[in-house]
Amino acid sequence: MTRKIVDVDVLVTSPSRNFVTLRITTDDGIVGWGDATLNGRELAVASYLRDHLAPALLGRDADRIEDTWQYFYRGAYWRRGPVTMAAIGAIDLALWDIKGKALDVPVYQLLGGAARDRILTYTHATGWDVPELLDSVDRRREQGFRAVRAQSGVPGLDKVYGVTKGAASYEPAGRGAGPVEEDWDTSAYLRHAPKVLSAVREHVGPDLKLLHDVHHRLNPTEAARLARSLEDVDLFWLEDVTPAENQRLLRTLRQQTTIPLAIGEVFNTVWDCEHLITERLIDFIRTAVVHAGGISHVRKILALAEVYQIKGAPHGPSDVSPINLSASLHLGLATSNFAIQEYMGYDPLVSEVFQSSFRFEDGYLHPGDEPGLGVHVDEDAAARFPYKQAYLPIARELDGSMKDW
Ligand code: GCO
Ligand code: MG
Repeated sequence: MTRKIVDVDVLVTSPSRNFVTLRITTDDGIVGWGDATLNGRELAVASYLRDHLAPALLGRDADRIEDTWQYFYRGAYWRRGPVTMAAIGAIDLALWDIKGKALDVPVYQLLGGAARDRILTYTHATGWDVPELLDSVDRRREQGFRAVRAQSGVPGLDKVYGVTKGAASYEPAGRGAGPVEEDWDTSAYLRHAPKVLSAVREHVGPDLKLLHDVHHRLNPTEAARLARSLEDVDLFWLEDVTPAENQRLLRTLRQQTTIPLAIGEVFNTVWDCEHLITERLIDFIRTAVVHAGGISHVRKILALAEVYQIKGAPHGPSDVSPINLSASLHLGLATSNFAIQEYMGYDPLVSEVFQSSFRFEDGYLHPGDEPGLGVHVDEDAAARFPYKQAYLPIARELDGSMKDW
């Protein structure tokens, strides 16, 4: 028996920020949803899905998830990269959603069942200066979080990654005709960050898990200097210390510090992270489920990581939709080497479009037990929020030259 795909559509909606959502419908009336959001490049994925993949999906058997993944991955001569892999990822999520609904089970049951009771989660705290950051960390603890990523401003810099002045939550993508420009000064950052993170540790005591994201800004020597100066802070991880391209150079850093490293949110396939994993240059692999080809592919990345005692900690910013978050939670619940899920929460408008069954309690998340991925999409609500052009920022050194953002 086959379950034929009869309709494929792509919704682009902007309830406070842009999301790209894929809808696949089968001949027996099942609707599956996938997230295809790539922050600041939304329309490229929408077009890749609509113009190139959707026509080839029509008529295919929705039950053949792995075969469909291979069809679009191996069937594309021009393969890999964030646009292609997010599009394949969206199809993959929608097909897992369909299979769960067809069999009336949550997706985690299809992946082998729960390997843990709940998933530890971390969120973001942000403050321009230390008192503001400590306030933000306290608010996160009051909400129940047991793990918090701490980012602060840097003296002398006007706009810094991960920090807002005054606004309630941080959203890097700016709406408008071009990217916002941030500035960067490595020396100032290296002087300032250890003091800030030590102040946070002193304030919260030993139990709270603390994380920090360098966002690809340092070379390996600078990264080693930072890592060594942070050893007493007892970080859960230091994230993206160097640009993701420079993988072999991380050995220098590993030889000089035991601080745990997390990398991978910009990777899209197992081949992008294979060296980091097999040489054990990292402790946590961060590929987002949708950006790396969906559940079918990220579970292979996690299986390779398991062999090297590396844990999964997928990227989960508010710029991927609740469908991706839900998929990550189903995968996380069923995967033994899954460490933690990033969870920033969403603007209240987002829940007008996406109603999700996942629940947050006491610092942990659970995907819930609704069939499939457990996310309902309200298409009328989605239509009320049309796409708005948005860009991620760029960063420049003080002399005006370009820096990795
Ligand atoms: C994180 C990330 C994000 C990215 C953002 C880009 O660790 O959550 O670094 O803040 O910058 O997702 O769209
Ligand atoms: Mg990051």
